[in-house]
Amino acid sequence: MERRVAWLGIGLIAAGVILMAGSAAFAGPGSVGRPGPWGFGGPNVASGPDPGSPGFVPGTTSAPRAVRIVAGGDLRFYPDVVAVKQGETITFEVTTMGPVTHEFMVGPAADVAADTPGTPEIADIGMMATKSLTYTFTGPGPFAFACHATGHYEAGMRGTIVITP
Ligand SMILES: [Cu+2]
Repeated sequence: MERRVAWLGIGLIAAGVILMAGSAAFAGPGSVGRPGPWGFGGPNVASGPDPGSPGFVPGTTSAPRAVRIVAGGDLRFYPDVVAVKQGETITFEVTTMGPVTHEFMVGPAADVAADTPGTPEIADIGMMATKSLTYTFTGPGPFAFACHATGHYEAGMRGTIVITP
């Protein structure tokens, strides 16, 4: 019995170290401290300033703006709303937290909802892996992003792009 308790303690410590490492990986300049996928808040996802915020620099084809997205084991994206200035080029850097493998599709909302072949997509983002996808938001939208791993979209694993003129 005592032995079992000791192992539980080691497990909790290990989990804490992993979570702290995850937070550190996403902390950095420009962090806005959005609530994280682990429910205790903090700067887990650090991207640069959004459109309309001080210091915002719109992404271009030669210098895309990086937006970091966490694909959570709870079948949610963090953040699930991304603000983009019309015409911007964004490089999404998508990291999977947890053991479930995800995908990341972005483009016109109707194509993303229907999983239309040819819509830009990253497949097979495994645990703790980061993959990137660069996309230019031409026109007023609507645009969206989603994970189409089996059952994930239906469970709510999707996000909205808010275009500002
Ligand atoms: Cu998914």
